[in-house]
Formats: sequence, C-alpha cells, structure tokens
Amino acid sequence: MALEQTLVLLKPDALQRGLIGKVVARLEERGLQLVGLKMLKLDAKKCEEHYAHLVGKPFYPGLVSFMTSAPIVALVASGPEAVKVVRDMCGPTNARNAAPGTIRGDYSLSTQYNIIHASDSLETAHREVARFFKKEELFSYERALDKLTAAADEKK
Ligand code: IDP
Ligand code: MG
Repeated sequence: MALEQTLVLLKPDALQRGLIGKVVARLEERGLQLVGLKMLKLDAKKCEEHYAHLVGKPFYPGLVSFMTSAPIVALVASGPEAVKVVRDMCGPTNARNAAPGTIRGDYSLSTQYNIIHASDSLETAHREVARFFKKEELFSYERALDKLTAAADEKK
C-alpha cells in the first residue's frame, strides 16, 4: 500500500447547492489529508484539457458550459491508496446508479451534474494534480491524527 495524492474538483453544482463543506468534511472525516485547496474558474481551454477524453461526445458542449458556469473548488487529498479510496467514495458517473453512502449517491440524481471529479488512476492523478496546482501550492505537514488514520507500514 502506498501513500498517494489524488485530484478532486468540486463542480459548479456543489458550489451552487452549498455542498462544498459537506463534501470536504467527508474527505477529512475519512482520514484523508488535504495538501492543496483553492477556488478557481475553469475556462473552456482548461476544461478541454481536463476532459480531453470526452471531446466529441454529444454531451461535451453541455459539459463545458456546466463546468465553466461558476467557480469550482480544487483540492488534493493524500492518503493510503487515495486514488481508489476517493473514487469509491464518489460512486459511479451516473449518480442514479451510485449507492447511498457515496457522495454522488447521497447528493446527486444526475450523470452530468454529479458534484465531484476525482482522478481515476495514479498516472492520471499525477497529471491532474500538476494541471491544477503548482508545487508551491502543495503542502507537506504532519497532523497528530495521522498516527491513527492507518498503520505506519500502510503509508510508505
Ligand atoms: P467520471 O467523472 O466518473 O470519471 P467521466 O466518464 O470521466 O466520468 O466523465 C467526466 C464527466 O463528464 C462526468 O463526471 C460527468 O460530469 C460528465 N459526463 C460523463 N458522461 C456523461 C453523459 O453520458 N452525459 C452527460 N454528462 C456526462
Ligand atoms: Mg473521469
């Protein structure tokens, strides 16, 4: 098991619906460490870079207009197997298929307005963290509670 960093975006629907605090709290309560956090407005170019795998899909123009409609909150969460842990906390893309207890399953009924983005692999996470955060915007610090979030050999 390895300590990983993953990129999370709290989408415009999360901001508009007043859910930023709740979603961030879930990540913190799970034990994940916030190592970067900011608000920004996506432009069409950055949206295209981030969602390059979806350009050309019929819903892509709607996705760009949604993602650029209001600010988003970007954060980097760190923890053992953080990429998988956070993806599992999100639930599947179509929130109607997401189990209760997941973020999408508790807060969304939509495939597009599904509250949260999270990196889908370690390789993607490296690229996505670098896309949204400069090195000096990421912090390394110790928390007293980290002695209890997982055993030391789970966080090497
Ligand atoms: P993911 O966010 O679960 O990783 P992706 O397939 O990477 O899902 O899609 C990125 C985002 O594009 C989704 O979170 C959602 O906002 C939007 N999206 C994906 N598929 C659809 C669709 O079929 N209709 C509308 N929006 C979609
Ligand atoms: Mg994705």
